[in-house]
Amino acid sequence: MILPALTEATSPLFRPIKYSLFPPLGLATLAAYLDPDDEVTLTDEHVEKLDLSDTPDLVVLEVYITSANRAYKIADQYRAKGVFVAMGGLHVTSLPDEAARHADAIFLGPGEDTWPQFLRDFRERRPASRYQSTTHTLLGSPPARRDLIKRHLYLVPNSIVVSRGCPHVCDFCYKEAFFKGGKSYYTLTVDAALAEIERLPGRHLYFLDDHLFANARFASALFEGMRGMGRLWQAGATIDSVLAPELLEKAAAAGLRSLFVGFETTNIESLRAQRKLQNLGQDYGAAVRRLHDNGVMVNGSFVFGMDEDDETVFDRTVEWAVGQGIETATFHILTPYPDTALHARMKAEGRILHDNWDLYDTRHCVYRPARLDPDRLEKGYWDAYQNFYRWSNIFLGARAQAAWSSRLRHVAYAGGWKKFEPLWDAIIRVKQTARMLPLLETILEDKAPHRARRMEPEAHRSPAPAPVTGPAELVD
Ligand code: B12
Ligand code: SF4
Repeated sequence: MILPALTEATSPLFRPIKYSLFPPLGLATLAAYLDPDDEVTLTDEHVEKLDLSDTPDLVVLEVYITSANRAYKIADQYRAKGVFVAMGGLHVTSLPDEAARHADAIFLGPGEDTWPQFLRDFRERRPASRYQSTTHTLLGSPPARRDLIKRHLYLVPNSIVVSRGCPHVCDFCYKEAFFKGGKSYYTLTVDAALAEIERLPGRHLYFLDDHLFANARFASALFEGMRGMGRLWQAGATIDSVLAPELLEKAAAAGLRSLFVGFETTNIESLRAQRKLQNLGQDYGAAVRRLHDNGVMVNGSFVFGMDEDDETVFDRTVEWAVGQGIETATFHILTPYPDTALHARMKAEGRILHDNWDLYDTRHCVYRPARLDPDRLEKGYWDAYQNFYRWSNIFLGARAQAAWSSRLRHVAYAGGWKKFEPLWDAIIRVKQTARMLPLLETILEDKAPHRARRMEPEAHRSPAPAPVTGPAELVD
């Protein structure tokens, strides 16, 4: 089983830490359906060299858009030797006909229903060439084969998902395309989620769920179950769910220390145009303050290049994020992934510039923006990163925190990610990434006496009475 990497992740010159964060959870999930006596290896090209000289019975490839071309090359090479190649994942689901030219069997959507079916067919030597997932559920799914993960190669070996998808329908998001033909938001049972957490060694967890707070009842029970486990964890959720009463307090009391939040844009027209409706009318500043009051750091996600954006968007966004004391920011250039509503609209308007998937990495402009040149958009994107992570801005942002320990944590966390990239590169090369986990845990900890962590009754009277509608986003 192989997770192919995009070129940048395997560069002999420089390897960004973000490719050594998480193990290939999707493939470990699929491996759980193999028979106990099946021989299997799981290789993640982001962190190890591929050896393509073998001739296994079956090669399984997980394909993201940015690694599609690489995945096709690997597939072609194996197929030339007569090896059966099975391919699935987000990009295969978006563009099945393209993928089918490089595979013996393709899989559309999540694999929990189709993969076991394929394994039966394959053993009986009558595999189909295309499997479409229709029953989207995590109920009864076996625990991921974490024994196949080379934990020492990752900073965050304990990545976990307890739900899939999201109840929202933002136009630029992958999820409507990926989950079509079935439910687009579903969860494990709370008991199964807690059991999976119990199985993970150490303290730190990273929930990769698109929106961990999406189902308030599920999330609330999960956080209550996690209290007292002594975990430190990070996750992603929407602004409206952060502003909803009680959920955030419960999460913080259960060990939440940083949250990925999709602000995307501060422009209401852009939110409306992208159907990011759950952000409309929400007080972004109040959400950040509420997170900080609960001792939770903010990883804010922002998208540049929406139709309302002109060249002032970059400075405005950075200034706002720094002023709010947001610890880390993830900037993206708007990217029309195939089979999304955004892609359909841009295609109809003749604005897509090319389909070189290598460049659909949210750092290149692959369409014609309304009020910016593509070059200006790319430059503004890079400038935004540089400005946000200037030491002066890191210190300025830290001043928005009330407690000194939170200020220190802000500086250590923001600086740690972006100011020591060469050091991360060196650590990755000597395969010592996992040794940095205790440092990450120490930084996340924050000893400030935050209101909500004490769970005093007052903490339950949270501000903004926003409705908990639903779900979704994540890491990058
Ligand atoms: C963790 C993560 C990362 C991690 C690591 C990925 C890893 N090790 O797997 C890091 C930080 C490196 C990363 C980087 C990037 N990411 Co990313 N990432 C994710 C995230 C949050 C979770 C993925 C995950 O683990 N899901 C949980 C597992 C269990 O699900 P799964 O992997 O999808 O596997 C299931 C199915 O896909 C299917 N399946 C998959 N393969 C196969 C194969 C077969 C044979 C079968 C039967 C089934 C099957 O079955 C599995 C079980 O259900 C997703 C968002 C999301 N919710 O998917 C974004 C996401 C995948 N990333 C995305 C992007 C754009 C990127 C970047 C380009 C971002 C950037 N600007 O740098 C880079 C480059 C990625 C690359 N290497 O090519 C997009 C992908 C869009 C697309 N159409 O491909 C997503 C969807 C985010 C988004 N909302 O836009 N990412
Ligand atoms: S809220 Fe996030 S995960 Fe949900 S549809 Fe919108 S972008 Fe996707």
